[in-house]
Amino acid sequence: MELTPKQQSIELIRSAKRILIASHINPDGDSFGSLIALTLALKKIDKEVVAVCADPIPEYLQFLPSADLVSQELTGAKDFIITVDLAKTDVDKLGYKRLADEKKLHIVITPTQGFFEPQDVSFQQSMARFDLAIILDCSDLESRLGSIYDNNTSLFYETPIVNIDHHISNDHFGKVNWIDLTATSTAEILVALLESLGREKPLLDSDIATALLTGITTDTGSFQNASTTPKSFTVAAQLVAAGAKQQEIVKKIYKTRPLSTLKLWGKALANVQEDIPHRFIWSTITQQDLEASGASESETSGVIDELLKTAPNIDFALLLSERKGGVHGNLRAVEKGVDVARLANLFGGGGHEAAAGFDIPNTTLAQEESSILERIREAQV
Ligand SMILES: [Mn+2]
Repeated sequence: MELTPKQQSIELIRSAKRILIASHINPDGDSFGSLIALTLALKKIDKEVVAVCADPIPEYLQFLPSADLVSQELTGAKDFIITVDLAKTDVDKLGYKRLADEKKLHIVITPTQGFFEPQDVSFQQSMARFDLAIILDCSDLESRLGSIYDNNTSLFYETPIVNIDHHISNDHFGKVNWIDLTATSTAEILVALLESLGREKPLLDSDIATALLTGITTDTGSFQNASTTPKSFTVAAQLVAAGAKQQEIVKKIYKTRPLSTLKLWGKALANVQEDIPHRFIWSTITQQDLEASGASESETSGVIDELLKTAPNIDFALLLSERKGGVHGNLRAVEKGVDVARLANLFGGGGHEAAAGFDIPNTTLAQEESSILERIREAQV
């Protein structure tokens, strides 16, 4: 009988010694929580683990335990390593001479006493050779891993990949593809993985459970999204029982906002306008709004999910924000059955029925706002 992706993943992990774990750019609670949880768990079963994410951890996730285990780049991936056996004598001096005319480089190792011989020297292509790469929460490698992929492309061809994800758009780039579309989050899938890996010695502890519960909490919008399943509650209960710090997660992620975010939200709220016949509201954030509040572009996302979406008697909400490269549109369906991906499509964007976005390059809000609104109204027949 053929092994399931879960069984194949477990076999590959069991037989690997050095494992790379990577997740996507613009990390979120699920990708970063999953990255940390799996790293901690695999270290517990004596694996050598390197965890990478090309972008820095956002401030609201910095409370996660062991967040410093994740590096932003894979160092030494291209290094060629010369190893000298120091059993007979130690190194006194190390130097090199470049022989320009012969196109050669001499590496000069001076012993403290005696001599080094050819059999004392060995070579290794790179420290960054992995037996296995586990990619979490990424629908593809090229666009999701950012500089980690761009700077180490060959590594991803040479290393067997276990691809663990819950997105329908996943392009099955792995040797093993454990894609569970019924899971609310990658973290939820990892709970099943850690249960099986930890048969002999349970792996869930308070830190790992906190990281995983962060993933489930953020990907379900703290269990408010329509995609929240009975299973996600069961798994969350299991994590809380294992010591997950649920109150801390809620406090750090939902009840703590940088002042810059609050200032930006204030501007966005002041700009809200409504279109009663077409049953939607919209707001705008200009470059000046960002500068005046000291906020970054990433701080705009809460505006639509936490503020605009809560308006009564609307079908959907729209946020137009001015970015360096143009205008970004964010759409959220409020009423069930309203498909905002169709609206995003009008501008070459896309997404899901309930959440979608689009980008219009090389323009400003002042130039584009009224024509965007016009096209959205026309499509509302
Ligand atoms: Mn996710």
